[in-house]
Amino acid sequence: MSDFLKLSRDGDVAIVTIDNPPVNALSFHVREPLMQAVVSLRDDVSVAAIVIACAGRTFVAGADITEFGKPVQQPDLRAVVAMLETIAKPTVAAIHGTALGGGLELALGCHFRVADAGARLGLPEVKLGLLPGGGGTVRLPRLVGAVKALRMIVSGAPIGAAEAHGADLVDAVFDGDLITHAVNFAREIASKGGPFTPVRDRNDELRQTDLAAFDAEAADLAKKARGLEAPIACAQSVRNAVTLPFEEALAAERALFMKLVASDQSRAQRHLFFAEREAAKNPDKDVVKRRIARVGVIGAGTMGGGIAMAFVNGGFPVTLLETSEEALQRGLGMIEKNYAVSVSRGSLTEDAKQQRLAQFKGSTDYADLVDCDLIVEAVFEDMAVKKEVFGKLDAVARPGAILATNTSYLDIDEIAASTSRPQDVLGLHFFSPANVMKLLEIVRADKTAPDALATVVDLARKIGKVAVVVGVCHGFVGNRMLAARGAESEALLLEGATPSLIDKAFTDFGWPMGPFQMGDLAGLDIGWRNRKARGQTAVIADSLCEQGRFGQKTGRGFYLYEAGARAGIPDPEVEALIREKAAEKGIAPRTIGTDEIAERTLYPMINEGAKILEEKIAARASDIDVVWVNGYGFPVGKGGPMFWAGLEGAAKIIERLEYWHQRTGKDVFKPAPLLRRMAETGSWEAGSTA
Ligand code: 3H9
Repeated sequence: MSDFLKLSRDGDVAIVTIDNPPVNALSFHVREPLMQAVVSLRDDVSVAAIVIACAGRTFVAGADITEFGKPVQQPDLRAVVAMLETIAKPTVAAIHGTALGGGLELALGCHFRVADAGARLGLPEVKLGLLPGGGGTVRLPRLVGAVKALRMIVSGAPIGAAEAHGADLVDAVFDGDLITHAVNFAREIASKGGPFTPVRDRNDELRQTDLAAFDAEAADLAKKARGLEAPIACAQSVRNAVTLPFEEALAAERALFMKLVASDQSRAQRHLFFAEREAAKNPDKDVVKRRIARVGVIGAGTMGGGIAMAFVNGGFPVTLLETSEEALQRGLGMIEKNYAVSVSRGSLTEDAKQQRLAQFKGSTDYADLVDCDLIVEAVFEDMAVKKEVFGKLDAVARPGAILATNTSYLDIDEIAASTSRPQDVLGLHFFSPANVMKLLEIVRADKTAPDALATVVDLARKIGKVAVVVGVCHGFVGNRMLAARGAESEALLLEGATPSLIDKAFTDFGWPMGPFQMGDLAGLDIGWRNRKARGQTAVIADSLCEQGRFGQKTGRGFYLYEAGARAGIPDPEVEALIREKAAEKGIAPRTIGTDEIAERTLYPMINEGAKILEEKIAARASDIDVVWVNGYGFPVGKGGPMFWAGLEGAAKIIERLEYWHQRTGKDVFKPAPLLRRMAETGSWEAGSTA
């Protein structure tokens, strides 16, 4: 019937198969023939029932996101679903893979849904800064109840077929050939005779809604929205489904969808959706990848243990190496404890925990790394120590094994040059806790072989990481920009700001925490040690460390922490210390506003991002956004620093940077040439999505 839609028959059951690879998105070229097919099957008296299914790896995974922001081509999804609901004969959605967003909304337009046992169903639009705009917020609660619909829609998290069956979202779950089962199901239903009630007319569940309980849960969810509009709109729309007649609730959903789809937040989140996929693409598609069956990890401290867990969780057995039996047992003990926490939280079964633990092989002998295909070192951040480790690896690792360092700052070209096989050396910069944090900076050194790089890019995806390939420089993308963001922290304090004033400006912007809260959480002693090693000072932070105030772990840092508390309270002693140090320097305190905080923290960070692009340390502006959103908590609703720079206006950023450059003479404020070009062209580079 079309390249994207096939019609077939099994006796009196018609099968409509959508075939729009890779994920059967509901593009215009699918909707148009689908509408025609539905109309003709409705009117075809020889058809007793209709099954809607998909070819390939999944049921419809949503509307076509690339169409958003462009004029809607009719028929839109809502029209297709509305047409489906006029059909008197039974309609059955046969779901395999994922029925997401518009895909699930299409299925909700059918009388019945049957699913493969491995299928997952959900409305993830919130993750794109949207709400389900094809009737999902109005129809889903009619099947699963308002509170469950609220949870599903506000979280965007899909549920499995069994749970969906239990919640009446699907009518039957099958193992084996889904289409055969779906056809038999449809035929049997048809033979029993109608009428068949469309979801829109099923109101029993809705009538049972306890609106007070619903509102309490919605209020709870709203608190967690941190400035994002979509979760609030999702909750409002599900509430409308309870309180308004169907058509009115549907119209209200549409209005909210149209508002969100045009918002900067949704544009930012859609940008990130494509940015993550672009970043994860292999730079060299055709290169033959190396085989990775076993991974070695050197160092069983917090970082090494987390990295080892990340690989085991992704299905790779790990040889974990330490310098002494005692350190090894301590590391393995910590890993076991981490898994036990997952079991106690219910996110892992005891069986799975045992299976995972069995995948670790501990050793104190480098010779045991001989059967590893990738070896990641996570030892002390010191060039001499790293070189010693790589020297030993060079001696024992099998030819072709990839040798990776987890350094956060050091020169990987220098590390690679200390081996006889620099082509096998690269950086894998995990973020702590490495078994949890999504981001992985993959550092391509000067001599890294294309197949070694391609292998780890693929591997990153297999272990569930969001990977970004970056080049060698001090701090790579993330930490280098972090340094630029923090360069003025002390100056701001000395000139009159307080840690809580600055942190509040950050949390108001949408960050989960501000820089001083983050410093206290990570431990102020780490930066102190690094500064001492490099002959640098930070007058306030150093003084705090000299007093043993290392942050949360010592109960005192920039803030005070009452026993066991994670949130700090402002400490008058710290504020007195700041004023004292300012007086020593002859700095009179003045009022510092939110704009100034942004201009002296976020603008230099963007400026550094521009330099990173100029130097080709990152391939695309959108890669930098992926790093910052996934590794440092940059608010998703702002799309990452480089996308946000576009919203803020590069010309304005330059103007303020120049002002501060003139006032302070500091290099961080000197506008990068690429930032100037961005101001002129509106793009970070030709073809950029930013
Ligand atoms: C919606 O439905 C709105 C409606 O409520 C209202 C309408 C009025 N559109 O992720 P992958 C591309 S909003 C266009 O690597 P996986 C993706 O860019 C939508 N393209 O595969 C990539 O392209 P490329 C609600 C899409 O196997 C390729 O497909 N739905 C779409 O790891 C492969 O993707 C969602 O938010 C799309 N909807 O994961 C679901 N989806 O190869 C979004 C994917 O050129 N999708 N692409 O880089 C996903 O979560 C994952 O793609 C999925 C597969 C889990 C399905």
